[in-house]
Amino acid sequence: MDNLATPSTAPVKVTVSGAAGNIAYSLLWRIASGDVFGPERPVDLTLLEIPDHVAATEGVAMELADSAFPLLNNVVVTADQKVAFDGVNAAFLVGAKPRGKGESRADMLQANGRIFIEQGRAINEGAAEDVRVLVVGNPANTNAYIASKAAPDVPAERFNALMRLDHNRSLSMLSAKLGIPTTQFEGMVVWGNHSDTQFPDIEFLTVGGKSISEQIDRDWYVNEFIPRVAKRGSEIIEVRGHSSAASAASAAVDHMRDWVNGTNGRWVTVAQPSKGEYGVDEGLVFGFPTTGLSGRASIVPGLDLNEFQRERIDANIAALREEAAVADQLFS
Ligand code: NAX
Repeated sequence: MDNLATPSTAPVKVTVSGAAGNIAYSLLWRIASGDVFGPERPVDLTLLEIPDHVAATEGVAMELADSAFPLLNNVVVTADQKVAFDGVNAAFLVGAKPRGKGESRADMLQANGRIFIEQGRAINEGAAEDVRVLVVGNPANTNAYIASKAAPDVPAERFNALMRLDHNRSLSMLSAKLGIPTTQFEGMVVWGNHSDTQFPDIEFLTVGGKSISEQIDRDWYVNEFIPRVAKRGSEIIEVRGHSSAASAASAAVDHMRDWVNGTNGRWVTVAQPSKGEYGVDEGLVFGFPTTGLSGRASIVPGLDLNEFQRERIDANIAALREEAAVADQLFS
């Protein structure tokens, strides 16, 4: 039974990895306050960290306790994956190893691949039947691909990667450019990989039911908007001195909340395993236009793509295919 999508007062078991990190420091408070599972649903939180960071995580747990959240039923701190994923309904896999000095993306992928294989296996062993896994740690799409592959008994669609931040960044930039509130836009999607190749696509964008893509300056769209959305993470680091944290947590909240409750037909960007839609290889975790209904995400079908869209989508397929080939070697 899909307990998460069914109204209940039984606590939902939520696990957050990387619990001593920057994103978790915002995310945990949003989960505990009811922003994800609603104002009626108690939450049991498990904070997963590496052994060296368990002591710091105890401090995070102390602060959660000091916040006296009415919905926070229990908090467990652990470095044991088995404990962390036993009976879990919703997992936010935030913890990852950042790219070290002189390391290539492939090196980073290999180091992280091992983490996500272990976590995927623990989820396969112990998670609740309705588990939803949102991978935030980078490279998010391929980490989700790996975790899913390591969890053959869990339906692949239960593994998503976070591209809602890219989606939200797109909406906010469009809003600033056009002077239209973000809530008025419909039909936004960021296709592909959470990386520089990602394709924030405005071709299907409407306001009040009317297409507005033709009113948007093409040069601004192609040469400013697309690269700026794709490189917004670096821009934040440059200005703030630290990588995006609260906005990433907020996007993770948006993603999981919509996954549980649905979107009422509104498009959101969800990186999820392809079943071959839009020419994307089966299994690749790809950002698609998605509507979530009754707790199930579904890819918007039957969109006509022009040459420009096709090219950008194909570039993302090629990039993710390469990452998947590196990841596949970890299983042999
Ligand atoms: P931090 O370095 O602040 O925290 C990461 C935490 O993860 C550390 O405390 C570390 O000990 C822990 N960790 C590492 N391996 C672990 C394991 N095997 N099990 C449990 N915990 C483990 O990073 P933070 O700023 O919180 O970012 C976390 C991840 O999110 C990074 O990989 C980052 O690149 C990624 N991001 C993804 C985004 C997205 O939109 N998908 C946007 C924001 C962010 O860049």
